[in-house]
Amino acid sequence: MPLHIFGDIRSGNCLKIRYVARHLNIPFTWEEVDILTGGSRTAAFLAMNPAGQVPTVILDDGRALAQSNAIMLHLAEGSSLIPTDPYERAKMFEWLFWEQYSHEPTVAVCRFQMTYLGKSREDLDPALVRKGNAALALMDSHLRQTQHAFLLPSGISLADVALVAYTRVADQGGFDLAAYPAVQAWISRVEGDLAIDA
Ligand SMILES: N[C@@H](CCC(=O)N[C@@H](CS)C(=O)NCC(=O)O)C(=O)O
Repeated sequence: MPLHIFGDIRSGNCLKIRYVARHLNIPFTWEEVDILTGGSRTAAFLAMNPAGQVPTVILDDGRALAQSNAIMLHLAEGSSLIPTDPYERAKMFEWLFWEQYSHEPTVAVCRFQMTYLGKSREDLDPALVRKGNAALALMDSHLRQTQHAFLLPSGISLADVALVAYTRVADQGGFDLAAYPAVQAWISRVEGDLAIDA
């Protein structure tokens, strides 16, 4: 049984899994879940993931796994997307934890409110917008200062996959990516490397 992904095709968290599986040539099937009509809150779904969220996957051995970054880490075990050097690997985790605490809850939430809930840019919480811009500015500053092609010096890693998912569509959350040229250039490089087409 190939990897089975329960996901929402508009969700960056879900697309992370798709990007990794495609990049590593892992066969998978995709089952679309409508999170707005309770598709992730059914008894059957909650039995797989009590948090009631996508992405949730069923691995090829039948076991369930949730949390986008945990799933990516599992799928990419032993691949070039995870640095072997312990410090580099820890730096990758630094970006992954930061993504979940400071980037996704701001950039992705603004996008969710605009694209899923139909809010206008003006309706967004200014504090959330400010924090989202701070997250994008941090990435831009890091990329400018280090002059690295990717977030880690060793090359593309899960840090890039995790962060590109919502950064590349940040404009849909009202963010002006033109203000972050180093981020824009990085997005193009990551999209090229992962062969992200849409
Ligand atoms: N930290 C989780 C977040 C997952 C998450 O927020 N999923 C959203 C879609 S992006 C969801 O399933 N929302 C539906 C719900 O909570 O009912 C991850 O990285 O996988």
